[in-house]
Amino acid sequence: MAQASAATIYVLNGPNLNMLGTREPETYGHAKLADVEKLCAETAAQFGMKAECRQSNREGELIDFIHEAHAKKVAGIIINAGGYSHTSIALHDALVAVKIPTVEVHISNIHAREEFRRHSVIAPAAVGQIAGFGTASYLLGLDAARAVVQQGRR
Ligand code: CA2
Repeated sequence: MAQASAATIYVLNGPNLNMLGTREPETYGHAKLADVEKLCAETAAQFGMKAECRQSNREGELIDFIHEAHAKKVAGIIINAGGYSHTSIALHDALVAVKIPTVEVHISNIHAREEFRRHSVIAPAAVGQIAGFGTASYLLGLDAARAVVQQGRR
């Protein structure tokens, strides 16, 4: 019998997250984005899934990644939209449009920071949000995505 292919999860990172591990380690830790992406790939494999990682500093390109996820029929999205989390109605609309179960993640606890970071405009388009666990937020996000995909939720 043919083997079913592993469910693919897109791990999307937004603006400035390519700078991870180079500045503000007290807030964002010491791991580089490449380290985080490698850990995501390894963790997804342990969960029987496949992580495909993308980063962009441009809002439109992040939207293109979400559309690409739809075209490729991916099972779930993990997104750290960085500063766009607080401003981008366009990202919110793209996530709503594709109807792919999405977990919003943040490295820092956005609810314990400046007032302007406490609101995420993409949160209503996500199944849920994980924030404040450092780069482990991504791994917790993958576990959440696994649960959501297994439950067949959106
Ligand atoms: O805590 C998070 O993951 C954030 O999404 C990170 C964003 C911030 O705008 C959000 O409010 C919360 C900023 C990412 C900037 O990342 C840097 C990492 C290292 C050095 C400079 C920037």
